Amino acid sequence: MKKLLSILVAGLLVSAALLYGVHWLNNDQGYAGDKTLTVYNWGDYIDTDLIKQFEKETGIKVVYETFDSNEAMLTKIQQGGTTYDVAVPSEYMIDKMIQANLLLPLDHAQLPNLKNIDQRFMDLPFDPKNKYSVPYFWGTVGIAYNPKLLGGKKLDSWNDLWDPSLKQKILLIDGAREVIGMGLNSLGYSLNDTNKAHLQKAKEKLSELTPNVKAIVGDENKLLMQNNEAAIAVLWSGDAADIMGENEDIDYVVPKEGSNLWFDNMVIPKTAKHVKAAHQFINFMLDAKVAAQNTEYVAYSSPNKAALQYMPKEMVEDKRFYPSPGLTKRLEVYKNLGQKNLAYYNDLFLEFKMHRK
Ligand code: N2P
Repeated sequence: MKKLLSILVAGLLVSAALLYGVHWLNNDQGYAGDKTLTVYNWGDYIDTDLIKQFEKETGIKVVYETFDSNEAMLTKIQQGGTTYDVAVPSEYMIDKMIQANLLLPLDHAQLPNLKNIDQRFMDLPFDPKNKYSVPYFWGTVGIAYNPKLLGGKKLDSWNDLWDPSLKQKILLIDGAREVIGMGLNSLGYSLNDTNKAHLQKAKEKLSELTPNVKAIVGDENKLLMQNNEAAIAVLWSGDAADIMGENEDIDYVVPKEGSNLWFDNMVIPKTAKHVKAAHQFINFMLDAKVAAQNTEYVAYSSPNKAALQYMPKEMVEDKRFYPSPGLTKRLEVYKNLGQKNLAYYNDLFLEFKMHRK
């Protein structure tokens, strides 16, 4: 009798396991549940230990892919080959994606940790009421430089970069808006200027910078600067913070003529297959301790107010990376300039890049 009972129990267990297994398989394919999640983020933009922690806590398997420009990300999402559940575009691209009907409205009820975000970063013009996006990191564009490699020279202006003594010294970030923007700013024009004559002038001015440009690079800028192989880099603030953590000689400045203030937010593309898991992931990243760990690792500026208490004081109090609202007022946020103008920026940038070689 006892034996019969154990056979019966074993049988029940096996069929339960089988049932569960089959069910789990379905989940994995995405139509019966949310057991996988595909995340699309900028390169070097997350502490990968946190992905493992999320997988462990939720049983959701994360497929993680990276991009290095908003434009590349948009193309990939529009092609639709891979479907992404979470992506992290910048503000002007979010505006563009909303207009193109590419984003899913977020369910704030599934994002209780949204309360941790500083109000200063909520409800911004590119996404009123954060209907489609929630803050991930923010920052500026500026100049990282190593005075030791420049004979003690200090930089504080875009126009400093045109100094003939800086031959082959400068790395530029591989971004159309950033580079054309720097040309525009150096001439006193807005980063959102769409006047073709102004844009042409900016491009001509950039051509004159060519002898000073050592390379146009992505995340490699960090190693080159850390190892003293380059003296100057035009880059995003968090990359500067990261570099400065490795090489104490380097400083970061937001040029006095003005510069860009940017926001990278998490979104769920309309084509997402795992919408619930996407909300779980976003809410996880908004957790104060998770955000603090992520920020310490990535070195970008966190919009998560509750996270700041868990971070080293010298990080949070560094005005170069946590500029006050008074300071950021003089900076410009990129606007979505529309398809035609963005294409024109891209063309000019391409011409500049080709002309260099
Ligand atoms: C991280 C890139 C940060 C993106 N490597 C700035 N929008």
